[in-house]
Amino acid sequence: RTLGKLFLYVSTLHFDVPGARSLPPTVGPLRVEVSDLMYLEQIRQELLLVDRGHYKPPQCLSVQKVAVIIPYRHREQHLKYWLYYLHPILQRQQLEYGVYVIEQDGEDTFNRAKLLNVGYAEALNDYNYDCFVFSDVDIIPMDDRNTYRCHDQPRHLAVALDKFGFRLPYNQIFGGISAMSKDQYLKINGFPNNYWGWGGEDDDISNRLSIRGMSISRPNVLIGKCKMIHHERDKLNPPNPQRFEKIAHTRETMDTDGINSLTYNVVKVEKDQLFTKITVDIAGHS
Ligand code: UDH
Repeated sequence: RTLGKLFLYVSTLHFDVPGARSLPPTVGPLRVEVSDLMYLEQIRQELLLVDRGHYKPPQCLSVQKVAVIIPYRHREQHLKYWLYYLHPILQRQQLEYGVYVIEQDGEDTFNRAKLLNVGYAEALNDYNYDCFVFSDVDIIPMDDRNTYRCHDQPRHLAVALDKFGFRLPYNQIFGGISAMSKDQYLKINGFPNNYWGWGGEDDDISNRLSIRGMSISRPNVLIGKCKMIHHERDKLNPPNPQRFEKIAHTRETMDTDGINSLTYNVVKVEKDQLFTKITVDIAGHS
């Protein structure tokens, strides 16, 4: 029932190409509700044009090929909401995209930035992507004009979160959802691999960008509104006590800690209709 409501809200469906059902262009502000239970099978039924997490607009050629990377562990319900809302949004944005859920194996402390590096490497192994969107699993855009694509400068998309009163908390913030081209990502040697636990890794990335002479681009605060699904702190992701010390030394560490020093083992690859899930062992690796 809920799915039906969303698709009605989004407006009429087009059937211009035989056998292909596509969505109309962007509609602007969206109602995002996260109270009903979601069922994957139902979401899959509404998204028949997505194949193993990959979508190509049937009526046009997308200028960019976008890999969406989600760092993940123990957030099943959040992932369902994300898939339910984001696939139709990305399709209305006429993007060619693939969704990669990078799951940290085991019960070690969580490491968001390293999972994002793994996602970059694995997505590129899979397909010729030129743009990478790094998204937390619990943030849903509230306006579909907030495009999940790359710009001249690295893009921050989670600009106005409900939990921060729909304001940017500070200017250099680069957390939540961000987009970088392959060139931009390689210019900063990717992300740090050694921030274990919550906090700091997004500021380290932001430091990397300014050290390499880049600036952060953003949509305005209306288009950049986002909902964060409320949750308690995960017990395996406690605040990292070293984070302040580490972000003070980005300049010295960024050339040796990043995509050029990334090591990990792939434990499992699952191809769902709506996403590729790659479970990785990252502990004990640099
Ligand atoms: N993540 C997981 N599993 C975890 C930890 C993190 O999947 O166990 C991923 C997920 O994509 C999440 C992202 O990493 O969206 C960022 O982690 P977070 O949601 O814990 O970070 P955030 O800053 O929230 O958004 C901090 C928790 C504060 C809770 C305060 C409750 N009063």
